[in-house]
Amino acid sequence: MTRQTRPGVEELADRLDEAAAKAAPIPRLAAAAGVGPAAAYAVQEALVERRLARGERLVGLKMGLTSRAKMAQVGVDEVIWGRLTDGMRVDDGGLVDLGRYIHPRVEPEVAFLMSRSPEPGEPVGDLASAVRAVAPAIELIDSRYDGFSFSLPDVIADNTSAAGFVVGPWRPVPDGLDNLGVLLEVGGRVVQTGSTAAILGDPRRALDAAVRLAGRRGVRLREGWVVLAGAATAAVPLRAGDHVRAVVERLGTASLRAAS
Ligand code: OOG
Ligand code: MG
Repeated sequence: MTRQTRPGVEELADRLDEAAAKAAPIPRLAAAAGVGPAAAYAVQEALVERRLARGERLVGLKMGLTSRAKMAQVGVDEVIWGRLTDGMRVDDGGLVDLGRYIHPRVEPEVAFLMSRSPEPGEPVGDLASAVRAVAPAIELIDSRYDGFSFSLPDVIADNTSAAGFVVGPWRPVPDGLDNLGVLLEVGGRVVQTGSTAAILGDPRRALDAAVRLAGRRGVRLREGWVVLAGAATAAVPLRAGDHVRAVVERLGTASLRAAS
């Protein structure tokens, strides 16, 4: 009797990379491959390595599932992180080509700009001194799995659905970041409302989690990197012709348009 060999890290990364490149969804893969969260981060690394090999650069990290609204929407309740590259960056107010994505969604976020590389285990209070600026942001997520449905290891392997991000104007970090109103508008209509308090009680905790969780995999935040704290509200589908704005009280707005 021959035993079927399970696909390894590199093969799983290839499948996810191809799904993104072709904008064609694939079935969930972690359970059949016997991949748990730790191995899933190895797949994520190999997946992003393919982008880097094509000339993209790492420009930061994104935190995911840092709010109840997001956990409930996708049915996974653990904080996760992924990698951001320059190839995912969309200019503020920029145009997005929907043909490049499978079933894109947008969500309002808060972005941090690092002024230095924090020490692993540095307390949150000290982390404030590692941040140069803060900005409203929009994350464009696009699960590579059928039906935007996944387990915890699946979404980790898929670089936590990272597909694109817009950062609005940077500004110095205001005194309180923990209770700012957040709106997501599509075509001038408010489609989601929330508060930065939804992000682990304070978006700065997401930064703390980024340092800790990425540090476990040997990844240290660097000066000039962007960290997305995770969406404060559920994500909404991005459709042709949509004009999307994320508005964060005291921070301002970030926007994008989907080509029609
Ligand atoms: C996973 C990524 C979650 C966030 O901000 O919570 C995320 C997903 O929803 O597909 O980016
Ligand atoms: Mg997000």
